[in-house]
Amino acid sequence: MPAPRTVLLTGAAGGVGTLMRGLLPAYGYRLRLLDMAPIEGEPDAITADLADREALREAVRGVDAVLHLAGISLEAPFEKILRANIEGTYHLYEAAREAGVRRIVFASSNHAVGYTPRPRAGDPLIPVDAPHRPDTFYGLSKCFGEDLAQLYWDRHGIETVSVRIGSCFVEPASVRMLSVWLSPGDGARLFHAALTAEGVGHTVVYGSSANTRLWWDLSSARALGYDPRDDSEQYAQKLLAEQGELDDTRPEHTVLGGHFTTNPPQWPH
Ligand code: NAI
Ligand code: 15L
Repeated sequence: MPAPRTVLLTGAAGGVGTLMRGLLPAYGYRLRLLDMAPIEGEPDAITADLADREALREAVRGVDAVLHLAGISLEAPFEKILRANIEGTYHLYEAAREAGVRRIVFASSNHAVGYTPRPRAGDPLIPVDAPHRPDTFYGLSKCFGEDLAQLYWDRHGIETVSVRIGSCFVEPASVRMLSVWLSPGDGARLFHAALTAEGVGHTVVYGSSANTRLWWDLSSARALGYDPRDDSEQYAQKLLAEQGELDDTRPEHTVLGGHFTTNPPQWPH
């Protein structure tokens, strides 16, 4: 597959979308932006809801690949998750199929496997074939997205890399995030690898930097050519001083998904 040049970036107004708008053009991509929220300073961005199938047909026309970040990124009532994340992702795949787009990178989440116990010292890292253990309706929608991607590969030959992102922010904000942090620079490196690697079929990868306190196996990401450069350890001293070590008497500290398993943050809209 030739290196994709024009990439539809859905969710371009969001946190990760904004970071990637800044970082991905350096890899040679021309980004076509889409979000239901307008994007200041981007007059050409497409303002559309994932429910708008006609707008998605227009948006995918002529693109080489899609980086699909749009959707509800926290917990919400099932009906809202259904519309934005489940139906919305289906509409995107249908538009891609009709337009002959061959590669999608799907922003899955650690919350697809959020009830997986976190490894303790000496335990093996969490493998990429760990069974789905969604911790929320939000996590469940990411399980759906991964299975949808598998279906569209098996039935229609559309390739997807599903990236189970840990915590992609400028800095980690908790002791848990020290283990799952994806720096913005490594995020761009990982998405670039996912957009360009040959013969991915449907590949699931974990999305994090090369953190000293890593909980999961990055080998399927590295097999795409991902070479992480960052490590959250530089933030460890400060976060541990503020928050202390993870405490196994607290259920949210015993599992990968953290507080999403006990008191999930709610989508505000
Ligand atoms: P965000 O909430 O900042 O951005 C999501 C964007 O999607 C928003 O700009 C929103 O307007 C847009 N959106 C929501 N529903 C839409 C719809 N129906 N139609 C069109 N646009 C819609 O989220 P963030 O942090 O940028 O995450 C991006 C993606 O990565 C999300 O899919 C999220 O689930 C996933 N992810 C992010 C992680 C992180 O650490 N930031 C961790 C794991 C997964
Ligand atoms: C996610 O899936 C969320 O979208 C993001 O806001 C973070 O909370 C992240 O997971 C996390 O687990 O830290």
